[in-house]
Amino acid sequence: MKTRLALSWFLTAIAGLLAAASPDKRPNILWIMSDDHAAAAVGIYGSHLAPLDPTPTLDRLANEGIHFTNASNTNSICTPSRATLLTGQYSHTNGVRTLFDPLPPERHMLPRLMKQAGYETAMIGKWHLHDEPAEFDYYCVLPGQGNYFRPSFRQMGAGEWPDNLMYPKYTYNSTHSSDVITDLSLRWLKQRDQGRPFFLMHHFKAPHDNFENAERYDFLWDDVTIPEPASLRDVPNHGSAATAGTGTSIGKRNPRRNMGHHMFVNPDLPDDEYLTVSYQRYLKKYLRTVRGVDDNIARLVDHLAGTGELDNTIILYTSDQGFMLGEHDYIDKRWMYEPSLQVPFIVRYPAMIEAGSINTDLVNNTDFAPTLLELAGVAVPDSVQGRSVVPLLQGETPSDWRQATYYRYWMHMAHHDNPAHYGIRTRDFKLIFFYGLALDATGAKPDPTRPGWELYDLRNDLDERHNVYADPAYRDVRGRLKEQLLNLKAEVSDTDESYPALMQVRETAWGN
Ligand SMILES: [Ca+2]
Repeated sequence: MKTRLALSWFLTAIAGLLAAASPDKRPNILWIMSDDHAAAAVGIYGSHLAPLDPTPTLDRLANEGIHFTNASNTNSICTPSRATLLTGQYSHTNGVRTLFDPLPPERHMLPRLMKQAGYETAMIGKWHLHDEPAEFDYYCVLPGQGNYFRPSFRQMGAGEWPDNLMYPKYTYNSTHSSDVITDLSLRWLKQRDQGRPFFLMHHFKAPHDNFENAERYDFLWDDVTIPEPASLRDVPNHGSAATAGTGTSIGKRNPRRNMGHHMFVNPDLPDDEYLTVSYQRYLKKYLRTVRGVDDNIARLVDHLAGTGELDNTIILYTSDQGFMLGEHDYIDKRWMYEPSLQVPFIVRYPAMIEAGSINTDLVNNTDFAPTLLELAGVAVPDSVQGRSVVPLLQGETPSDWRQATYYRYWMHMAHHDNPAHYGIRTRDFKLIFFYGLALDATGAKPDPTRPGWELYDLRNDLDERHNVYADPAYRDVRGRLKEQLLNLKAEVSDTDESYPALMQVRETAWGN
């Protein structure tokens, strides 16, 4: 017995000496995320906004790494998106369908497995789940949406959740949330255990509305006319009966909900002029908060370069979802339309990724958790519905990669008047079914008889200006996509069991 104990002690001591002699060389993982950052407002994506050069740092990361041009989310709203990112599961599986659904810490799979694998883990910035980020080694997160200026935080060790509020020490020119969150991450990076690799979730509040930029950006693009999206004024055949009159507008299109009055636009201006002024003000406010995000990412990158850790750190950038920036005269997210569905997705890691790579495969936000786990050398649990994109990072698309991505939004007519819907997006087409209760013709009360179908041919209409659902030329496509949608819905295990009233509408509508 004594011999065995001595041997055990001896082996442990040897292991300790070996560990000390060869520090853990696994790559660090820095996952930067912003809130509502549309791909159109990232320069590398080449949209009409690219000439403004809104994101020089992100463009640099993409040029030194890879960017994905078909990265979708699966339910375009904050809390559900974050639950999907932590679990690798669709909203109907993890139960976080709406802003109000909880996700208990025992289901925060991603940080728990990263920690178990020996990564030093931290969550800093916007969290926006209701439960404590208890699975991390450290957290310092905004309560709920948090404030743009002089934000308070909930910090691990500062008391019981959710009363553990703390106020970081503010320094001059560092009271804006993007600056403070970055200060906090830099502080953590400098103080952490240098003998282990880190997994840091650095998540900005910006550019979520209501946009407020740091003072130094007050006059950025002041003398510039922001280019308009092609569909801002030209929406001849976009939408359907289900969406007519819905969604917050920038101009006067939706008289009940428009951004013009928040932008202090003179309501007496003619409609067209009102839209012009409102759009310019709205976009400038948004883009100034975007630049604040980008400049702070530069601070993180500079720090890593200064400590020699840059090339041994996998840097991922994305947003919790996209955002409508005037396309079809909409703002906000929630829609399955491209600007809201797509997210920017950039990865820099020169040891694995060829500089300047572009990937066009259909990836979605169930893929993030398995990707991060594989990058950390951790086995992906069976509970995950997504798939690691690591082969894609290396320039190899598996032959059985997904050919379609599923989407569902549940918060029917909440906040910005978006009807609930689900749909399928393939490389070439998008089919959306608005199954819920829409407003009646007067906008006064729900009318359960107005489901709507929309079909867009993305091969020649990526701006989704022409709903071709009723076009006889698309009859075969329509039928094929409906079948594909039902199959995919079953494959990801979504059902309508919780929505019997809507099921009724669905049954009548599928026959059309
Ligand atoms: Ca968001």
